[in-house]
Amino acid sequence: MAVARKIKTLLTVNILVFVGIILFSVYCRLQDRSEGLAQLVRSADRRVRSRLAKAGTLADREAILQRLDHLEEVVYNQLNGLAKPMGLVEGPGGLGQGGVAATLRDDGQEAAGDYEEYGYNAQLSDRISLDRAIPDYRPKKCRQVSYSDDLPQISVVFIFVNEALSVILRSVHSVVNHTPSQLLKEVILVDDNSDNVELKFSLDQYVHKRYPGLVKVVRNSRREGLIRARLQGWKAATAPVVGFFDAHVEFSTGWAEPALTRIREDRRRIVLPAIDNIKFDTFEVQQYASAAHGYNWGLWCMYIVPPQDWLDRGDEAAPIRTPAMIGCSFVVDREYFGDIGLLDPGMEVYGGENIELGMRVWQCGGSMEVLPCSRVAHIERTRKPYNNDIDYYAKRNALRAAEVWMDGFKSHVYMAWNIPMTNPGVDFGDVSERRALRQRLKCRSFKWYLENVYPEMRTYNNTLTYGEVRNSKASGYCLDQGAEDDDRAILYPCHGMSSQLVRYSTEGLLQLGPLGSTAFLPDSKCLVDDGRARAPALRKCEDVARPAQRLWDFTQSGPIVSRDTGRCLEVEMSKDANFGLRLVMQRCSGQKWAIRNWVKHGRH
Ligand SMILES: [Mn+2]
Repeated sequence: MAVARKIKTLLTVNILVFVGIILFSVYCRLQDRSEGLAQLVRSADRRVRSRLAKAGTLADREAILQRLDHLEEVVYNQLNGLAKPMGLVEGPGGLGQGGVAATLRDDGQEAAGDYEEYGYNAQLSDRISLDRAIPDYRPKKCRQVSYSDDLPQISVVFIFVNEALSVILRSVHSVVNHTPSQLLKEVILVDDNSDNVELKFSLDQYVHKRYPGLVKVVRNSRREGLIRARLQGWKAATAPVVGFFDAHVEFSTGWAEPALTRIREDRRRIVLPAIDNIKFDTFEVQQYASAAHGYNWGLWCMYIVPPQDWLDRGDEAAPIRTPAMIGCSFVVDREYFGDIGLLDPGMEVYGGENIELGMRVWQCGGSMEVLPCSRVAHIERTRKPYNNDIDYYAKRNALRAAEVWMDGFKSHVYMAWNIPMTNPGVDFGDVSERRALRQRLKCRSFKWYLENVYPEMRTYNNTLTYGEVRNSKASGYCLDQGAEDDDRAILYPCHGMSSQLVRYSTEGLLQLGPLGSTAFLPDSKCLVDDGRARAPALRKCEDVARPAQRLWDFTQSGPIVSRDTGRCLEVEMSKDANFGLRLVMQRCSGQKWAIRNWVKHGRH
């Protein structure tokens, strides 16, 4: 079918071109027949125009010019691809070539409007070739490696919802251009029920003509969210290996071979092509430093320093062990991914699935690694096209991961979100199937995972109580860490965010503010009574001159008493203070404090 269509198109073009040549020769002599066809058409066109300007009648001229224009269009489209009629650019050269920063001459307010819509400069993207090259940021050594001839094939899955067509198509062109054709079995585009009409017919028509038989389009009839959209892609995939990517990426030369090699060596490896950055405003491609992918106790992902043994080894090309993934780029053995339970289909919209997969693959006998020799550049969008409740869904999904995989450490997730462990006010759905999966796969404990895979994580198992702390004299006001660099605790209207997270530990520390989570971040500060100042201070716990100054006695609905000085933390009414309330250290007058949540210890 496809071949027949091609022949038909070529024949039509040939006939049109032939007619064109005859037409031209009436008006002008062809002098150089060896010139390329496109050039020929254009130069003939110019000569005709100039001659007619002198001699021909107006009507004739118009008709001929029109015909020439049409002809030029046909020839140009055949030579330069299908993108042009859609207002897009194919082929080498042009704006943004080689990954340098690009701008539009009339970069006005319209473009700014587009940032709002897509989280990147879509107008600019439309002007950058779908085939532009990007820099090769691989460590030098990677270029010398030779790979086996019989690597497994890969299906590449792109998921999208409401993205610029040019950005999606550049992802497709880029993966086709930079993957050896014998390795790329198919490209699967999963449309998570986009609203944009351009992403329906135009997209279908383009990919089917441009890459006949190579690109499959899967459409969700309702919005499933990023997680289940990826699962749709997995179901449609037929190659032994599947790569999952956001639909706003560009691939680097040689990205596929090292990833496929690592998976063929051990099918239980989940391989993450290293991520570089495409700037959302200029589409400049910037190199990111080698990193692993970690997260905080709220299960938000972040780049972290690679593990010490990787740094010690001094080999930039070596795989980097990683506790989890950012999620925009991962490659996995198709059957193995099914065996270990895919992504949690009970997760909604966005976030958390990337961390859960990291915990699960490690705890259940597999591994996850970033591969510096395999690189993908990715646009960090300024906004995401999901609904505005990303925070809610990230929290909900985090609780699912916590309840299934984190054993006694699940309290850390509740603490990080500053919500109670019973009746957290979030319905995270049914996790019984996921727990059964853990049983079936005979997975290891979270403690093992922390010790062996993510030792940089800071743990808080000595926490007794946590959450908002209120004084009986000022209900509606909570202890708050105040301005971050100010080192002064304050009272502030209660809002339940992490600046009002107070933790009281078995040792007697009272710590205020968000959990430090990892060794890469400072931890929350200790409340301190130095015995002299009238107000309590906040200090880095390890910086307190006399350790006793940071210790407190605190029972629910009782006073907060400094063990060092015997003074009480109390509230004083004062016209000068914010909200008319001030925190003071003074002789105990019987004020009572209440803290919200108790840590529940589970079976583990
Ligand atoms: Mn992304």
